[in-house]
Amino acid sequence: MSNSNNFFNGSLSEDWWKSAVFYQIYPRSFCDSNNDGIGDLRGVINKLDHLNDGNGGGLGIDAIWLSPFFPSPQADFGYDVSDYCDIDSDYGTLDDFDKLVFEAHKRKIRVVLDLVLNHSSDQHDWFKESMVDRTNSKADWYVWANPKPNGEPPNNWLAVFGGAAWTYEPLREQYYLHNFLAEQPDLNWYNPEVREALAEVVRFWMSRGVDGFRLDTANYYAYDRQLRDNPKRPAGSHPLEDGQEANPLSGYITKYSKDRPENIEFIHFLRKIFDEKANFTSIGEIGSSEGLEETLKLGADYVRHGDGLHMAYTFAMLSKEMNAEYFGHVVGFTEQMIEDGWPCWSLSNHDCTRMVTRFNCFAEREGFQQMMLLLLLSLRGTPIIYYGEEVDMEEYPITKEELRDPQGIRFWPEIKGRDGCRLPFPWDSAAPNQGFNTGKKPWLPAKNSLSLDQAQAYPESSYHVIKEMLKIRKTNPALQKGKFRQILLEGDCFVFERKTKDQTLLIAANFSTENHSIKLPLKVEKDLTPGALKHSGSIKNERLSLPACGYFLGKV
Ligand code: TEU
Ligand code: CA
Repeated sequence: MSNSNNFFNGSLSEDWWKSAVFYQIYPRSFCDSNNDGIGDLRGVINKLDHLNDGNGGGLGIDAIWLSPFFPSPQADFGYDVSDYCDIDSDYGTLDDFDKLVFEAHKRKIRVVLDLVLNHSSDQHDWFKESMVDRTNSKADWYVWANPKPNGEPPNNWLAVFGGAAWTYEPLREQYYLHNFLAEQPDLNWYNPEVREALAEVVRFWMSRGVDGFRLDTANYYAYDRQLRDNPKRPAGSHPLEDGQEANPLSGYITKYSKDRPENIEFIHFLRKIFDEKANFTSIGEIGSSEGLEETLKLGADYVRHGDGLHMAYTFAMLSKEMNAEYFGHVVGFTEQMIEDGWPCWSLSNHDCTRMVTRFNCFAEREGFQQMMLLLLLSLRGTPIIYYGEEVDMEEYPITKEELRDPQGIRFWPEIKGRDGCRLPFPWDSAAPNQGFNTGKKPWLPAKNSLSLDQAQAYPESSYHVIKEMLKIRKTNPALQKGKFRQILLEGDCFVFERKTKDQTLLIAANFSTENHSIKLPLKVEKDLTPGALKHSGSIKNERLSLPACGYFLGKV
């Protein structure tokens, strides 16, 4: 299969990613083409038409972000990479990958890969060599440090997945740093050879036809070279409470182990390589640091001035908290901080509790979920839909026996881990394993309460609401690129404007389960709200009435 196929030649605008709608696929859970219980690349290919068939069918997605499928011992389900330039046999082959790129491009779907460049697997050849002694050619490719005189780890840094961020290696009589699992040693980004090796990885996939990268933990690459202790968090100060579960780090301010000011230099290094290819994009994961505003400010720092990341998302919208005021604050503060940068928004991913469950969608289950998705698709910035949101996938209450996520295994029952948001996609209510495969027990149970066939048969489902909204976005430029302005925040209701030279749109949402009526300062000429939406607002005598969890889109 040729790698040079490019269906976008001539038609691809430099900033296509600003108006694109992204969709995150967790390949292990999307579709299992060979019935071994594990989703795979051929499975993704088989289901591309669901996302966009290139002829107006399917949801109308413009780009997919695929969670990692590189060779991996799967200690962290692919976020522990043992070879950056190949495909894990669980998921397929490089030929399958080339076919996936070809088939996606044919449908005008761009392909974004998830690069885990902060750490590799401990089974990567680089680490296997590095750990042997202090003089080998990769001796300085990871972060090695001597024990304290009493044999303890070099400092007090903790791992996200529990315990010290350091593991002792008897062969070297030294500790190595791992911000996540011990099976995920941190690469030493300060070593120019490491940077060059990673640059080659980036170029390998760029030349294979990918359109961008999602960069895992992009704020972790740098660490304090003096290895100073992280300060204890002062009593009464709290980090952002995200949609993930209690984190062992929260007792400390992670000032020295991540979020280093010099980290941006490494991002500049990557950006120069990304710029070698026309129309390339990147999305960094900038995980929460301190409070909400610090988090948003940090995310904005990575995308300003055109020399950092193209986009970054923080955990602010992955939060447990959600109401009109919080939403307005996150959006407003981002708009204020981001200057010439471009926002990027997602409401869920493979690390946090499914949105339906996390927001405890009140009595109005699909209503709240649909309102949130429509808001996501109305904001200035690139939206990322997480697979399954079109069928209202809920968090699955995983049992101890079903656990797969190392985080859940380690902390059970206090922390139940992330398996509950990674269930097989429910394609067909009548088929074995909801159509994920043809009957072999899937790696996680196929147990969503709604399946795609049912969502498609129900005209007011999230599936139809999203599909219709994506069409509306395509024909209304202000939704793609218009400026954002808050119009009002009144109790449970949030109203804003998106405006280009030629078009002004008004968007309103009611975050409560009560009806609200608001007096609008603008006259709405035309109702553009998706017809599939049950909870839609309506205008009467210059007042907008919004039902419980209502959403409204109008032309001013
Ligand atoms: O996540 C980074 C991260 O800090 C968290 O999302 C973390 O997974 C969470 O706090 C645990 O509750 C990225 C990936 O998205 C995640 O899947 C990986 O496990 C992690 O990096 C390590 O690569
Ligand atoms: Ca399979």
